[in-house]
Amino acid sequence: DSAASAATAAPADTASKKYLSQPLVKDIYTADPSAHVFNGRIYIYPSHDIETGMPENDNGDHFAMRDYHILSMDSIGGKVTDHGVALDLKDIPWAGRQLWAPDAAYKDGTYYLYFPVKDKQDIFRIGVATSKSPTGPFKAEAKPMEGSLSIDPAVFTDTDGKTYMYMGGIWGGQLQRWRTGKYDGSKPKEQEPAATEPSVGPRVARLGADMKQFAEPVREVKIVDKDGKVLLSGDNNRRFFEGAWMHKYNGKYYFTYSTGDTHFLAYATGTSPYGPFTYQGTFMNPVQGWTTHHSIVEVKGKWYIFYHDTQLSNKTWLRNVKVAELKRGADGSLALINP
Ligand code: FUB
Repeated sequence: DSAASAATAAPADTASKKYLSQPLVKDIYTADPSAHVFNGRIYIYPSHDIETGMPENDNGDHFAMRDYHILSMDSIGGKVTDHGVALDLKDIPWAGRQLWAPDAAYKDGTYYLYFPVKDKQDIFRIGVATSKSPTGPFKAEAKPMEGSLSIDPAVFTDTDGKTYMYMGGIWGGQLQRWRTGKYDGSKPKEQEPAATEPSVGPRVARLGADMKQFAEPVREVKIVDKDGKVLLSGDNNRRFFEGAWMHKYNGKYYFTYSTGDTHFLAYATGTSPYGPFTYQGTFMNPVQGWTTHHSIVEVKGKWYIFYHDTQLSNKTWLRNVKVAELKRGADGSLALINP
């Protein structure tokens, strides 16, 4: 029982000092935590890292995950429960390999698990699976979501009830291969536009009422500097790499993401869920490990960031999820976290 290895419940405030920044579970490796509060309980939808012996490369072949486990806890600092296998690669009819960072949503009595996986042609697509329980088991649809591409789905429901999916990641996430609107597998996997060209933007689309398909064509999100210019491809400290997340605070949209090869978490703000988003700065310094991948969630009036590093293994592909408090300045700016 994975729950046995979890931290012991303690009153929230004393727990936070001791508990924050420690791996949430220690008997499996977990990464890419997408956290949500459903019915007052905190659910975390992470990747489940495993050792497969694949050599490490810039294409991410060593991230060859095969299933998902969902974690939950009743409060930050509380006991963490691992609910076991919620979806297995072998039960996704169209899937080839590599179950990467998932996300989840709830609507009208159904939970939706969104997941990126390479199809049988080795092209990343996004799939959806449903369950009546937030912890699964989830049943995958027969085909990927039409028009979906690349990796790292992040699903955001706005205050007006409309739901959007952000997606994309460059290099091994293949987003740079979609620049013409069609998949172009002829380019080297890690190729980005020239340094002086606009960077490749993440994608967004509104979900239809059934939560299983897009209601509109997928569009590119612009991340711009203070002068309204799209960040350049050579601006590695600021440009989008992968791991999008969206939250709204005081009526403003906060688009947060990983800068990948420069290892920061950065944020950009806007007045529409479609962007453009104006780059504001970084809010997490590099963690131990190559990537970090985060989510931001409000729990009982406080904001938290879930993220990962490699504390338990010191191997870039065997990660562990963590949580820390997210603080803001009076103007809504995100405070820098030194993990
Ligand atoms: O876990 C596999 C990939 O690594 C994710 O999709 C990326 O965001 C990065 O964390």
